[in-house]
Amino acid sequence: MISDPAQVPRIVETAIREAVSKQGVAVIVISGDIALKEAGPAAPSAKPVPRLPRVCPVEADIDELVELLDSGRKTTILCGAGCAGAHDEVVALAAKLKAPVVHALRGKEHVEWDNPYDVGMTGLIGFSSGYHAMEACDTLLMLGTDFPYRQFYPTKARIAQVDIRGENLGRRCRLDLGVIGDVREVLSRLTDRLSGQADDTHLNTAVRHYTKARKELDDLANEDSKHTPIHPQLLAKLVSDLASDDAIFTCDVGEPTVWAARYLKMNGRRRLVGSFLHGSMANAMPQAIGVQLGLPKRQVISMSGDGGFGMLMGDLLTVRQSKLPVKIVIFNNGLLGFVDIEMKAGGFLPSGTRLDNPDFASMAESMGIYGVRVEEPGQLKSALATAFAHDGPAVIDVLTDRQELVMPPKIKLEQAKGFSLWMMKAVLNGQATEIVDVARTAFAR
Ligand SMILES: Cc1ncc(C[n+]2csc(CCOP(=O)(O)OP(=O)(O)O)c2C)c(N)n1
Repeated sequence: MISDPAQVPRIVETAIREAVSKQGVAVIVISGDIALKEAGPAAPSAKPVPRLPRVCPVEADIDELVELLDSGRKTTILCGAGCAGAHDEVVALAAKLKAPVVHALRGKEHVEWDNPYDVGMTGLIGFSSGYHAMEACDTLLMLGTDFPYRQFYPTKARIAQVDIRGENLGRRCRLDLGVIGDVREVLSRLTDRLSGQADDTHLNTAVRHYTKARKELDDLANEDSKHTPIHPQLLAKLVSDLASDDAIFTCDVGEPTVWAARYLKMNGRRRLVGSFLHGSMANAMPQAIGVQLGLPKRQVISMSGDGGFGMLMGDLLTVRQSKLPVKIVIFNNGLLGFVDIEMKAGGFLPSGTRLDNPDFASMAESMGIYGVRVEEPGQLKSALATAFAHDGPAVIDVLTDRQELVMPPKIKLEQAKGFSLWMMKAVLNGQATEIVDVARTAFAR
């Protein structure tokens, strides 16, 4: 809060340092009474923006990590956003330990690509191979991740965690060893000291499982599908295929995050932005606006839910007014889908989840923004290609199937009870056709 003009240089610099060193947002409030006064006399520092440190752990921590990892037979590595910039070090470590690499959502863009040890994602919206690679290990190494879902941690393994933020150590699971340090720094001092693992059985089992799980996911995004409404998996896959090599994707909280996590192919240059910590809806378009303003030359693609898009739809005026060439792909399933399925899995009859949407494409057109509505899978590829090539903002309104089961197998099994309760209630309530719809979508392919 700046309440006196003399405070300006010091507070602005403090805010910059807070934002840079904590990699977050700093907010400065200026009182209207002083907004037009001369700023304080103090000259700004010569270098107000600090360089980020690379935090080195103490040597004893590396010794203990070596001991713990050398005594493991089946090690799995779990990676999060703290692995940014450490891709090659993670892959080298995995090679030495013959360890499958699982990622949390925020680790996807940093470790999934060019990685023969990648076995996919775990967690509430992950898939089976990630879960099993964690459950089957005897030693889990967590790198730069605050992965929150406790039920997905292995039950028997010893666990070591490396994180630059000491307060994260042991926050989600019982630890055998916690190390404060920058992931890249730790690995650059760790890997050479390890004896290495010769037995690759654990790795091979996990990779085989992943190949199967990946194939099952890819089959759900079949380009030859004639199914209407369009499968959201196909839409996400085509978005990934057609986007530029350094595209920046944003995805809405809800099912679009699931499709982004499962179908976007990253490569070290592409980025994925979402509301992955707070899970607040309607984030994708505003984030796309912010990113596009900051990086005007990059292709920015918002993967919006119809609920999320509708919630902050007024911001389309900002897109027009600032002539931002963002591409807004709407997964239009006429539903607050993720919550609808959570309600069913919890044994409730969903209520208040249906959406009666307008034609978003003609709405965009009426605002002078390129709009296209896609209802047939055969038209999807060329519609996306044309919109992505358009020199300006575009809204691609795609009617997608609302009856997709997005939960991973473990959750599906655990919540079968919830689903049966929902089915009973649906029958009693005369909504049996919805059950048939869900079953048809799940089993038809
Ligand atoms: C601000 C806010 N409100 C509500 C929720 C709960 N919520 C999470 S996902 C979701 C539905 C999202 O619907 P939509 O954008 O249409 O995407 P879909 O899941 O249908 O693909 C809701 C209501 C939330 N996360 N944040």
